Amino acid sequence: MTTPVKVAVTGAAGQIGYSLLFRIASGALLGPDTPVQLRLLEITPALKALEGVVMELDDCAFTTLDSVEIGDDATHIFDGANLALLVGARPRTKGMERGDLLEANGAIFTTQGKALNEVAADDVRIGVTGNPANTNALIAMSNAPDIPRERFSALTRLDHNRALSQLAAKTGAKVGDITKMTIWGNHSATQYPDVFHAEIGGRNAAEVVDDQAWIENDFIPTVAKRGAAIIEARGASSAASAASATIDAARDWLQGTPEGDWASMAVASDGSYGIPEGLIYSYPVTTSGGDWEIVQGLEIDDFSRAKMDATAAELVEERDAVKELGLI
Ligand code: NAX
Repeated sequence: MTTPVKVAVTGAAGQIGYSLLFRIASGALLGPDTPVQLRLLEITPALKALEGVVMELDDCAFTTLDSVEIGDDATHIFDGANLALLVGARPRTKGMERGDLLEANGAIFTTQGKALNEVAADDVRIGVTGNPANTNALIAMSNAPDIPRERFSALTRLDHNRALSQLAAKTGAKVGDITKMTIWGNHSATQYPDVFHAEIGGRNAAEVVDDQAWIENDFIPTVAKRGAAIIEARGASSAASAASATIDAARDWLQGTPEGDWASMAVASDGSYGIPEGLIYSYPVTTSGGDWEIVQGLEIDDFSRAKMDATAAELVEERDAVKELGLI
């Protein structure tokens, strides 16, 4: 067994937490030989429910689960964290304006960014799942000046996985045969799932599909609005799939993307592909040794350009709104 890894999870008593914690504890994230120390953050009223979840974690008798600590103080829970998965966020409730939502989440992610800055381990990586994920990551990053910007990312892996699944269903391919899928931009309805650079068994996916109308009118809106479709069907938002994507994203970040493939991750833009620098924008990335690199040199046609710019414009609006609120 190797040195234990401290994994902090916020919103641990929520829906996603209920799936995520068990996957992490079972070794799905770090493998069978790495002990995990879970550090779980919740708001005070949810601590009792979280105690129940911890009882269930105990009852699984996972050999890879070294310890569990729970609490409502970010500075205590994030202490020494090597990986922080920021899942807890304030959902939009009835009558809430967009500005109210950004402000409520701003309060959470400024506090958590500052706490991570103060007490997280030197090698910390921070993945934000809680919505609005890109802008929450921007807020946390801006409030953690001592942590390198490259250590922050927001989750678009669920969108990426949804795109793989839709493309597999359309073409009859297996998801494992599809590589180089890309989600560009915001984890929102403006995201751009791009099949033009994807490959199926090494062949260009758009050519295999050979149906521009399907790509434009079916594939892209289905992937972008899948969250709403799940709510409609299930009466609750995606949870197990979001947890699974959170694991996929963190695992690939820490352990590397497979040779000949890449992943989608929302990371701080360095201006690549003409996206405003500093936005947390989803790009195709390769990872190795815990670091990511944006895939360069992809040819972008007018169709893709317009979609990539539209989702960037939404992120600029969100950034300007949180700037105006003094959150970044
Ligand atoms: P739940 O409402 O079930 O759970 C959220 C939990 O966060 C609650 O237990 C709440 O007490 C806790 N929480 C709130 N403020 C907190 C704080 N300051 N510190 C610690 N914990 C806090 O939501 P769930 O379904 O688990 O979803 C969590 C977040 O993921 C939501 O923001 C949701 O919108 C977002 N999602 C993001 C996805 C993505 O792909 N990026 C997809 C799934 C999901 O919609």
